[in-house]
Amino acid sequence: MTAFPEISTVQYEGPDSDNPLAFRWYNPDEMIEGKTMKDHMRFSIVYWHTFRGTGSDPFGPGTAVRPWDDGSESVENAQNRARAAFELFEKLQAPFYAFHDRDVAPEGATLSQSHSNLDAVADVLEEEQKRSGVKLLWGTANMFSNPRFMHGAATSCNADVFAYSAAQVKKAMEVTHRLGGENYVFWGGREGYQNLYNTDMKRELDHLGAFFHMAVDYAKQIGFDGQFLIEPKPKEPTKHQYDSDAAACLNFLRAYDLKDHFKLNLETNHATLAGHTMMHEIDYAGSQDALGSIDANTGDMLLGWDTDQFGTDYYLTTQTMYYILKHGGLGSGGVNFDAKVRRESFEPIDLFHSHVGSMDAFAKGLKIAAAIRGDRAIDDFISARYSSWDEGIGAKIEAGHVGLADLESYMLEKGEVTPNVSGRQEMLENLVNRYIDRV
Ligand code: XLS
Ligand code: NI
Ligand code: NI
Repeated sequence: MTAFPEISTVQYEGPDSDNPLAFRWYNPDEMIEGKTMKDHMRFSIVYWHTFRGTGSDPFGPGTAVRPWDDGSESVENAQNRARAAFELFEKLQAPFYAFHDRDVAPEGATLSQSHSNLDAVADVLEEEQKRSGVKLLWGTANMFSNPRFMHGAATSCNADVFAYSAAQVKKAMEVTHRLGGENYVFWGGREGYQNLYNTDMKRELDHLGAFFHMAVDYAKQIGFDGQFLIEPKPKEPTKHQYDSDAAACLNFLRAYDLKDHFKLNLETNHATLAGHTMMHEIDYAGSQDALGSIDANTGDMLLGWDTDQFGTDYYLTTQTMYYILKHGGLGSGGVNFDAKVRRESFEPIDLFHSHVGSMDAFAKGLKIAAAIRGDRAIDDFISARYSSWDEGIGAKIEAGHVGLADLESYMLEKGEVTPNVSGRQEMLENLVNRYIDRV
């Protein structure tokens, strides 16, 4: 039985290919900055959108046609779905995948039933990983869909919900560990509030800090040495999410003495919802030694919510890859397509068009970014722009050798600042265009 009988493994055919199901830029073995493209990108497919997304929206039911899925919540259907998923991962040449516990296996009537459903599906995932060589980028627990999480999970006003969440994370970590997951993600689904009138914010934040410490302790106990990641998002589903952006997450991690144990999983559409560019979030996390992984998608310029579209914009992919390279790459993370096809793109083949196009856009972005870096085209400009800090008074300030009084004497003697030089934003934007044209 095959889920995608008409589709064979997507191959690299080069930029001139007109085959819509061929890679024009993603050439897994091509070396860029001393590493294969495959190792730079570490592409990963998400289980939730790609295998659980139905295309339903608040105005109508699902539209997706998925012949391998009988639509039931049985363990057997979940196991068959897992086999279909691995067929897609392999045919896309994606080396990784990612899941929530409740995407891969149905939630049971009791916690213990849910645990055993997860184990039964994990058996198939393990088998399929071994057979195909596809690996688990990260696992996570869905602590936002079930109504019990209406007030949050680790930040719920109800202590039992905290306990339930702890039990669920314990199990999801064990399964992630069993499947060799390289990271474990916390996206604070409902960890936030709708209204402060009913919320003890300090208490909720303290609970969240305690929860993460429990996870860190338990990872040690079971020997899970994957990277913990927090995924910032500013709104949706709650009005205010505690992990609203990279800077808020880092402040939280430092306040609760967790900085050494966590990095960030940055998502493009979450960055834009927070009023930032993706490159800002990557550069900020990278500058704090906290760049872990990315959820690659994009929003719609005209819509203000998390539309989770596949990114095909070369500016976006160039900027994303440029700042990833700048900060030394993704380490144990990857480029994880937390993205879904549109409701109108209901056929199985659309799952291929979407991933192939976005993998290619990221691969081209990587090549453009590496070309800019190879010529130091932006680096040299930035170094020159800050050169007043390399010697003289700038070097003394950076070294911490002077205070306000010294700087007053310096300036009284000098009288006025050395004239500024242009920021040349437009020239730099044109420069990026030239590299996009050239690659
Ligand atoms: C939702 C998030 C979610 C996380 C995993 O907006 O992106 O999908 O990636 O829980
Ligand atoms: Ni995400
Ligand atoms: Ni998202």
